[in-house]
Amino acid sequence: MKLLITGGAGFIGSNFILYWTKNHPKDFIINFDKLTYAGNLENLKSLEENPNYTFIKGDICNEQAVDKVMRGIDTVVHFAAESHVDRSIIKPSDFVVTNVLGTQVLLAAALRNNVGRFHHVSTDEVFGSLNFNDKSKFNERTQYNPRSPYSASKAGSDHLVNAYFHTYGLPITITNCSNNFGPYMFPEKFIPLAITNILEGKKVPVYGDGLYVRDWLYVMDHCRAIDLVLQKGRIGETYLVGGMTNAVSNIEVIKKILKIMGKNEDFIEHVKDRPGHDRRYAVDWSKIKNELGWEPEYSFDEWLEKTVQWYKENEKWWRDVKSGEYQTYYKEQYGKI
Ligand code: NAD
Ligand code: TDX
Repeated sequence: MKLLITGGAGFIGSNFILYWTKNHPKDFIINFDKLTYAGNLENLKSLEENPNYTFIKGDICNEQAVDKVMRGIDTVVHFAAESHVDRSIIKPSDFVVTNVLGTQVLLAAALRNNVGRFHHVSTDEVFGSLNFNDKSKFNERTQYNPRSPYSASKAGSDHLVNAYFHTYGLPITITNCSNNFGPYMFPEKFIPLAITNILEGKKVPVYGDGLYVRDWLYVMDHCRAIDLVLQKGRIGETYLVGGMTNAVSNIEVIKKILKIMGKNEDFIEHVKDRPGHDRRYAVDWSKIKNELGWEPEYSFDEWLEKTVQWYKENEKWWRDVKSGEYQTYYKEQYGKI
């Protein structure tokens, strides 16, 4: 089988390529990535000599480049996106272009080239925000209600993917997953930002009261869910994928990280809240469990500790990433802290 992975140099895409080459070593993989600030080929250094893996630098908005790379592809797994909520508040237009237009360009090329499956990787954020105190969860029937430019652009991409199924019969599947964590996660996101700031002796910015809840999932569980959907998922269907945490707030996450790292709570700095900050996400993943037998395997506490260890052992990786453009972004986002 020949797979086209878009955004394979990013956090989840690179973990997925590492997962796939290990579990399906005979398959051919093309990684098509623009290498924005978030793309990093260091993540895939171990595959440089692998004859079944090819990297092509390119933009999913470029019709010609996309059409060329799509020839002979059996399966597309589409990760490429602008993915950070705070950056979407600073510059929403980048999110509309990449996430909405880029997805449409890929869909059109997949249709022209008779691709056997187009799998779209999306987020639980398209469903909006749940209340802190109730017990409700998102499921496949939850109405879309995106509230940030990022989630609105991802919602737009989901709608286009579904439209290509209903209108043109393109064989698609979609997964909407909760917050991932693990190796190679860009340190603009909360968990790697916290770990690397603490390693640098800096405080950790916690937005508002810190009582915001995410349904954390270790990245390899997400990769395995996508694998199962590709093997056994029903065409035209959406599957929600989520974690096994039970209402762990940001403040609890940071306290866990501080405990693992043997530091006290002086490292916590409450800062101005994110505008439109979604209070709580929680995912009911019973459909993918009942239909495909998937459930999360990696416990949050154990794999958070392993993730801290990974950042400790890969200091050069995150120090390189935190230099250059990152510094400008950090100053704009957090000021002096
Ligand atoms: P990331 O920001 O780490 O990586 C995105 C990758 O896409 C980068 O390698 C970047 O260079 C590439 N890219 C960006 N614009 C491109 C373009 N125009 N053409 C080609 N490549 C381009 O993102 P991530 O956290 O790995 O997320 C991957 C996907 O998973 C995204 O679609 C995101 O919405 C979704 N998702 C992420 C999470 C999460 O917790 N991180 C959870 C659920 C879903
Ligand atoms: O400095 C920070 N301080 C803080 O309190 C940052 C960066 C975040 N936070 C909070 C905001 C959220 O409540 O931590 C929580 C997690 O924030 P992010 O890591 O930015 O993730 P989130 O906004 O929840 O979105 C993520 O999960 C879903 C990914 O960035 C998306 O790509 C994915 O779709």
